[in-house]
Amino acid sequence: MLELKKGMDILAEVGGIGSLDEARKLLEAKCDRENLAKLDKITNEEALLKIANAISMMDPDAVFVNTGSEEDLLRVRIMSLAKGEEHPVAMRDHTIHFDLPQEQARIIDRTFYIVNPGEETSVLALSISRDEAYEYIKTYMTGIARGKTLLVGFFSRGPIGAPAAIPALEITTSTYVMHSANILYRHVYDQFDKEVQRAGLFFTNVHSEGPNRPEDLPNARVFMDRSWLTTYSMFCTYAGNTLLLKKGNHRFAVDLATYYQREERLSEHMFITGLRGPGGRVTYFAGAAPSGCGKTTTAMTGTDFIGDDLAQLWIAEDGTLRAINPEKGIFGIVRDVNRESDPYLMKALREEGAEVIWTNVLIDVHGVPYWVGNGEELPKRGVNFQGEWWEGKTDENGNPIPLSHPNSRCTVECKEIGNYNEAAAEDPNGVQIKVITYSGRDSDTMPPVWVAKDPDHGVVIGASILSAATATEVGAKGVRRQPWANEPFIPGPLADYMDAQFAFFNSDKLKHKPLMAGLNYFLTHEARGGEGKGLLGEKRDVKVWLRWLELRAHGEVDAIETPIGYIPRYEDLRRLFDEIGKEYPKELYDKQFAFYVDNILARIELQEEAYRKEKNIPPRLFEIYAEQRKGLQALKAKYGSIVSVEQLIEAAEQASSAES
Ligand code: SPV
Ligand code: MN
Repeated sequence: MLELKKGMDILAEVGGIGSLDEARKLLEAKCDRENLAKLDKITNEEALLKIANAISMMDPDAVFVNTGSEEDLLRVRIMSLAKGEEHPVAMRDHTIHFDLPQEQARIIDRTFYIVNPGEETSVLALSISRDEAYEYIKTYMTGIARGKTLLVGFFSRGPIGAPAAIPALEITTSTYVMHSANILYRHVYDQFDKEVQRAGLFFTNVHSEGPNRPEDLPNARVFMDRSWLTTYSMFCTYAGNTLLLKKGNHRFAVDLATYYQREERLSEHMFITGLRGPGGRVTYFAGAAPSGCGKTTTAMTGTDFIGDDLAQLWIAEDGTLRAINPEKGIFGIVRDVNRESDPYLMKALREEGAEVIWTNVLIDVHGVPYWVGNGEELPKRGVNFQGEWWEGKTDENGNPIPLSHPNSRCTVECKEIGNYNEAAAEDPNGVQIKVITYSGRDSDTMPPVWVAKDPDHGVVIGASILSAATATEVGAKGVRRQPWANEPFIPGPLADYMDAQFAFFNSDKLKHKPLMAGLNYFLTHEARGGEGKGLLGEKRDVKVWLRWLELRAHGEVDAIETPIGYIPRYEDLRRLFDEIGKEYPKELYDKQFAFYVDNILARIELQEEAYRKEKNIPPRLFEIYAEQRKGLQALKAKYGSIVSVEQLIEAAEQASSAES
């Protein structure tokens, strides 16, 4: 369980401002007339106290209130260039920001949930007691903004007025962080008080990069106070550690969905995208994938792109599943973004017009950004995340330094992406989700696409995501369980989250159940009797898997029933490949969809073993695993450990004739 407003409010305690009178006095002392006037429009007492306490604690030289007006947006960009957090690049309205070489991703070893005595957190996350966090914040954040300007912004995580949208404060000394917030989030300054009333709460984020030297990085911390819905971040700059409107507040939204909005809301690490199908209908998908596993690319293959990272889902009055994107921009990995796989994004990045913040890519002598896998001829020299770079440069261990960091990113507004459906994305009613997908980075086990038999099997697909380590976390190694691809952002025990998933998808209120499916486009040749680690398919094949799911969601294609769910028939896929102008040999289909039963069984065993170690896991999970195992073992007994699609069909036919 989680209790809001429990224990001391660390920000209030360190800041020491307890009343509106004291807050006003401080604001008058710290803000110039213009910024004071801007704050005058905010009447929410709690928000004013948060802002005053942040100012009191951090002690900046000046305060800048960012209302989201054109003028303020421009001011933030100018401040960032003047301060040197960003630098101009060759293209107009593009800038580059570098994070320290040692901070190119989320610092999970220094990221903690603040907990009250007796409160449980996810076994996969770190936590710190309230008292210890208080001491740390008091020690390191007191006076951290001296010599700097503190920026304060009022944002909405979602289209203003949407049931699942939540307002949030971003308070930071970093102009880069505020500039990123301007691109990624909607401003709600004008309606902040009203929106707080509607939503019933708001999130607060307090950050300072401090001196931003490598020697301060060991002291860097990301703290999330679940009880007070407040984040603290210090001595770091990477947006995943500092722009806590994003994953910090996502974690709070996960908590709220799990503990306060059962059968009402979900907060997921999912893209949202629409696919235009027969007759011009648009079918919306929400899809989970762990960081660094192609979520942005998948989202962009849709015809009606809505978002690439986060989804707030809810059950509407009419029983439909709805979703909004809490963001309005992307903070996307650029490695392997090229004209072939990501034409819309590439156009936004390479043609004039868009405002872009680049991070940790290479800038060549002409000031042009380059990154690995961009499909263009790459420069031999330039400046990147570790300073001057030339081809063949090695690090202190003799390993080659890549031209761009694998987690280097671009920050750009969704409206710059050609297939963005802005009207749908801004609709407070959200879009109706008909398909939910779960994918990982799985080289040898699951087929490219399979559909869950029912919501319980669907929840189990989400619970069973695995992924190889990616570059999005500092120091990540090996294959990791990635439940719902949301695991890094689930504050409480996984059992609680899983229980909320079963409750949500089985809810009687959810009259239009979405199709729930697994996706895997990382199968390799060597895993299917061939040679090498090359992928069996191509990135662009995802279009076909999604199109097949679109038809399936409308009951327009048949499928083969297996113990783990339904898989596509060859003829249907061939027709869909044909539509994208690609041949699809039967031999490739056979490789992709044959069941390597031992691998699937081993996968189930690994998951079961891990979940058995946790308390209170819903028994339904183990029942589904047992049911799947039984079916798979029967297949193995009959056909051996590699079961061809023809054999899967035969087994399904025998099972259905035995039933009738
Ligand atoms: C991810 O790593 O999943 C991201 C970027 O989307 S971060 O802000 O680091 O979470
Ligand atoms: Mn993400």
